[in-house]
Amino acid sequence: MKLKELEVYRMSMPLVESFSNSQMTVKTRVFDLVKLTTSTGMSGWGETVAFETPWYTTETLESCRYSIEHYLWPLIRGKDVASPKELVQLFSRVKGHQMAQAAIETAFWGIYSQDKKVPLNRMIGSVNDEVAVGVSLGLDTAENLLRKVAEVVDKGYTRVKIKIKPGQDIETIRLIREKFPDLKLMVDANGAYSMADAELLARLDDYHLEMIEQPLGDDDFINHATLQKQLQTKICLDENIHSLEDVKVAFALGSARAINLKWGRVGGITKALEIIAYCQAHNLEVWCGGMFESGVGRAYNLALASLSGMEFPGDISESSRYWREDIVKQPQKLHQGKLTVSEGVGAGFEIDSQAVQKYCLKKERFI
Ligand code: OSB
Ligand code: MG
Repeated sequence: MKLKELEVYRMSMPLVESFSNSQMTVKTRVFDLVKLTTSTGMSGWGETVAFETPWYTTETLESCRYSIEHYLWPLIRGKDVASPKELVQLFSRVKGHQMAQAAIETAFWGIYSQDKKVPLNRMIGSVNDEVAVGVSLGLDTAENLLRKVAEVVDKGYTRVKIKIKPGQDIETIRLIREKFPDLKLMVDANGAYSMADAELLARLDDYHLEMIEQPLGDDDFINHATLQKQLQTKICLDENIHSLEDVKVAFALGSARAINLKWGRVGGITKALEIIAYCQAHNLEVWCGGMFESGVGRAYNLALASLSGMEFPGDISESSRYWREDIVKQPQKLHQGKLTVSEGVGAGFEIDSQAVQKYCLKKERFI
């Protein structure tokens, strides 16, 4: 498949509800939609999941945009690419820029599965059509969180993640656990703690949480390993993990017993599949995270989450939790706590061009 054209649509979509974690608040999701087209007119869509600021990862909206134009597209422009593996090979000179690479790589998976006339989830080896999913709730007062947890549990979500930071942790979790004794409950600190908080974090053991996500700094494997020895609760790494090599370090040191996998953060689906295989062979729990994706990125989340061994309900809520209007024609909808993986060939979504136009700030074309 000869790669002929790359279009980049700068998108700005208001979130239904603004979201805060320990590092930032997001009200409007600004991202780039990437459309890759072959010389025979087949197209695939991807999105860059980086934020406008480097508060979550080093990559940003603009670093992705720059990298796509100046490094990534020139490496693949006009090339005949037979498989995602070949595409990844063409990108192999590039250090970092995982989210930029992933936007193009996922778009290529869309083309590849269309070409092979197989739905993406089957293409990557999935046999499941339904995925149990969870919700990630932003920082809030205990009172509001109690109400929100009740709402999402009522809707059918089977796992809830609560953002925490120093001063908004133990007491909130105690209250939620008291009201929801059997809920799959977990917390995510986005790196807000240090080893000085080890005793406080160990007190979370009392609330039998599924895991504590990213308690310490985003590059700190060593202290996470020390902390994991002091906790009964599993540590899950998110920000630390950019590659299979990072997962190997976490495993070798004992920095975590679970991995939040985001295809954007690790450079795409091909890399994500390698990480899943490694985690499963090494008894590390691996599950699918989220980045407030549109219906485009969420389709890739769902394909990965439908793989056997990825059963832990991930941060993949239904479209309407994020968007009043999505940019795909069949926005993901929850049925009894599950989302259905699309049967359609290709990545399993149809772009709603009118909605894209409505939320598009500018469009660029590279040939
Ligand atoms: O830490 O997992 C995180 C969203 C953006 C950036 C980082 C994270 C998150 C979430 C929400 O927790 C996941 C989602 O619902 O898409
Ligand atoms: Mg996280």
